[in-house]
Amino acid sequence: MVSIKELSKEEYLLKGHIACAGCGPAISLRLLFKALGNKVILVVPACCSSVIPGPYPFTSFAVPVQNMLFEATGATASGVVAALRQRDIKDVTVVGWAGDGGTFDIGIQALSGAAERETDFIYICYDNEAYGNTGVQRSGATPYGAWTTTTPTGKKERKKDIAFIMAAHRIPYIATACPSYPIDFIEKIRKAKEIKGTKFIHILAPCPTGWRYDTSKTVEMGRLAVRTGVWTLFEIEHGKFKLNPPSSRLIDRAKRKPVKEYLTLQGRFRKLTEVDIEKTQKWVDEDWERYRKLASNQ
Ligand SMILES: Cc1ncc(C[n+]2csc(CCOP(=O)(O)OP(=O)(O)O)c2C)c(N)n1
Ligand SMILES: [Mg+2]
Repeated sequence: MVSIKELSKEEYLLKGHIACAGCGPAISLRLLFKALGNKVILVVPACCSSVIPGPYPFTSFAVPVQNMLFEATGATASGVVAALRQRDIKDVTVVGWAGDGGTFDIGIQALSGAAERETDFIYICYDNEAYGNTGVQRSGATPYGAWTTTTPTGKKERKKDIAFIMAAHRIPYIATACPSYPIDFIEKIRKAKEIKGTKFIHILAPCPTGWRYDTSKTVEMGRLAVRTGVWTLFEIEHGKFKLNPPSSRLIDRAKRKPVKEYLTLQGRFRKLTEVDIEKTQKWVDEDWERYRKLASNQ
């Protein structure tokens, strides 16, 4: 097991970046670099993470980065992987680092193609559940009932289940993570690095700007997402589904906090009615019934 004390003190997300205070994606990036060090090439589409390093010619990312078009992370990463292979470079990990809009919506074709070609890279979707960079518009990852500038009365549709969309590609490794659980996060990225083929990691990255909560509460928000069961920590390794702690201790509904506790702390859910909250609770419970069955079948 990874121990925080043993992690390198080296930082590759440098001071002076321009992420918002309390930015969940920025904490996630820091953990990504803690997991992989600097033998990494990042492919970053248009998203908050293409802005966080600051304006050219300066950058706060102390690793090579290929900034790419919004839709093209999977295709660009495929090209980088091919170029490294051509040059016989074997000790560099290629990481696609894309937002939820760039993954669930516009980038899904390039990601699907890369996965079908069994491209050897890690694709990480950091999910702040909206198009953050352009001022908080709804995405396919925005949950039911959430305010965004394009859903002023709350989104009417549910979030896509992207991890299971990727599972349908039969790739060797899929995992969910959250920066509020840093050891689990780092271990999953290190495991993904050792597996050949396409690896997909879905990170819940709370965003105080879009979710409307105090900037000091990001870690707490991620923990609450897990403790209420709104977010679930799991892995699908070579088709085998496994819940990870603390989610593995929350299969029994009585162990999970009511989703209301998570929803009412965020301004984006302010317009939810009791009926909407009950609906969300029901959907979360249904997802958990599916996870319980999958976990017990293994
Ligand atoms: C083809 C195209 N359409 C729209 C845009 C504008 N745009 C840039 S970033 C972005 C939102 C990105 O959202 P997401 O992928 O969730 O990342 P986040 O900003 O939340 O980190 C949009 C719409 C673009 N760059 N290219
Ligand atoms: Mg986003």
